[in-house]
Formats: sequence, C-alpha cells, structure tokens
Amino acid sequence: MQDNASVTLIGVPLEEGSGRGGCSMGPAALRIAGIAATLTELGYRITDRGDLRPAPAEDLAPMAGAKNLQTVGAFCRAIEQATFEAAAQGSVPVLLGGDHSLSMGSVSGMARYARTLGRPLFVLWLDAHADFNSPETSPSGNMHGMPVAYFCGQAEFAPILDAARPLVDTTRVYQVGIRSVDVEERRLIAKHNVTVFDMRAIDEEGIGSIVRRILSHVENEDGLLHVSLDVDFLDPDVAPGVGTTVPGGATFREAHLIMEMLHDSKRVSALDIVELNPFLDDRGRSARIMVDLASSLFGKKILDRPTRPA
Ligand code: EXY
Ligand code: MN
Ligand code: MN
Ligand code: MN
Repeated sequence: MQDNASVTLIGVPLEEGSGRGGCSMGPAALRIAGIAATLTELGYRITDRGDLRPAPAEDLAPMAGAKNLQTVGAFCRAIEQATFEAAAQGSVPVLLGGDHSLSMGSVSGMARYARTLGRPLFVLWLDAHADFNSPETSPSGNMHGMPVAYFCGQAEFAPILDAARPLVDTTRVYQVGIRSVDVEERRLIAKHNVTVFDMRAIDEEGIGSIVRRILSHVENEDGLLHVSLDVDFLDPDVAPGVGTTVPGGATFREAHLIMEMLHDSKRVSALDIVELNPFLDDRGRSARIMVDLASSLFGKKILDRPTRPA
C-alpha cells in the first residue's frame, strides 16, 4: 500500500466456519489491542465499518460437507461487497476476523477490484494449513479449511457468490508456513500448481529469500497482493490464541520480517487477520502480536533510517 493511504477496518465476527466457539470475539480483541490507534499513529486515515452481521442466507440449501453454510455464505457475500467497496474507494481493506472462511469473501472482493484495474491478483497465504479442501474432500466439514479452493474456483459449493465472479489463478497463490496438509489437499495443491513454501523451506532457505522471490513474481506482472494471515502461521509458543495450533511454526521475527518486506514492496492491497480465538488466548498476547504484525505491514520500523547502514 502507499504511505499515508486510508485503511478500512471490517469486523467479521464469524466462527461458524471453524467448528468451535471463540473466533467471533476476534474483532473485539483486535480493537481492544489497539488496531485503529496503532495505524492512526502510523499516519493512516482509518474508517471502521464496525462488524458485519448479515442474516443467514436462507436461499442456500444446507450441505452435509459444508457446516453452517447459510451463516458462512451470508458473511461471504457481505464481506465480498464490503471489501470491494473499500478497495474501490482507494482504501486498504483490513478484515478483522473471524475464522478463515471469511477469505472466500475478502479475496473474491479483491479479485473483483483487480479486474476493474485490469491487473492480476496474487494471494500470500500465511498459514499452518493449505485450506484447499472442498465439501467433498474435507475431513471435518468446517469451511475455514476450504477458502483457497473456493476463491480459485476449485471447490464445488452452493451458489454463494456469482459463478461468473473473477477467480484467482492457482499459480498466483503462494502458501507460506504450511505444516498440516490433508491427503486430498496434498494431491490438489500439486495438481493445481499452488506454490508452497512449507516450514522446511523456511528453515532451509530463510524467509527473506522466499519473500523476495514471491514479490518478484508480483512485480513482474504488476499485480495486487492480498495477504491472508492466520494466527496459526505462528508457532503456538508465540501465539497460543487459536483453535488449530500446529507445532513448529514461524517465529516472531520471521513473521515481522515478512511484514516489513511486504511494506517496502508497496504491493499489499488488502489484509485478512484471521482465526484469533480470544477464549484460548493468554491475556491478550496473540491479539497484541497480530496488531504488532499489522503495524509492521503498514510501515512501522525499528529505526527511522535504513536497517542496514551503508
Ligand atoms: N484441514 C483441516 C480441515 O479441513 O478440517 C483443518 C483446517 C484448519 C483450517 C485452519 C484455518 O486454517
Ligand atoms: Mn487458515
Ligand atoms: Mn490454519
Ligand atoms: Mn524456523
């Protein structure tokens, strides 16, 4: 994003995609942790649209493999519209989640916006999970495990959004930090050429080199970049406030370095902060870390001069 741009906060108190309670308190926790004040201090104009609270979409017939489809579907529609509108007004949408099913809506909204510019949308998926299930492949039926397949058009769902909506090309999705992939997902992400930098890749290559490579692809195509940050991307020792912890995650500094490099790239057009479960958190620690990471993404620096002196 550009310096001194405007930011639109969109609260998404959605937990029905996750199979447990707690994520609906995520937007409140992120606000209490100071997301608005932090970004204001960095010089952004903040609009807080409050929390979306759509009525369930009764036109969607319940599906066995997609739990709470009417609730998740209604949120997805409202999120798609709110995200598109914020971006079309020249603002950077920041989705305050809410479980990860919200990205079916936010990424789709940004894909619609990117199409109005005639530019491609890239997605950086920071997560322990690939989230590439469909109602047919999901072991749980929880829709937070399905958003990537959905916005890439690779999952058969009920008519939540227009079937003719712009999709994200699977080759423009970069998954980083992955360490828990279901058997069917493994097959699908290979078949569709999703680029995965799993935890081993981070350990071997280093996160700085990986982020530079991803950004060079975005720059080569003059793309927009949507960043989707799942709390479980981080190691559970760093951020315990999430229902799907997987050991061996990213460190505090690995996560901040990603955000700092993304800011310098000026390519980020939207941010999802998802899966924060304040009920499972340790005295607000994970909420504060997510706000800290957002502040690095929006330009907070350790010093007001280059990091590496000449
Ligand atoms: N792959 C598992 C499933 O589909 O049920 C777990 C998904 C967890 C999804 C979290 C949000 O990233
Ligand atoms: Mn996820
Ligand atoms: Mn996850
Ligand atoms: Mn490591």
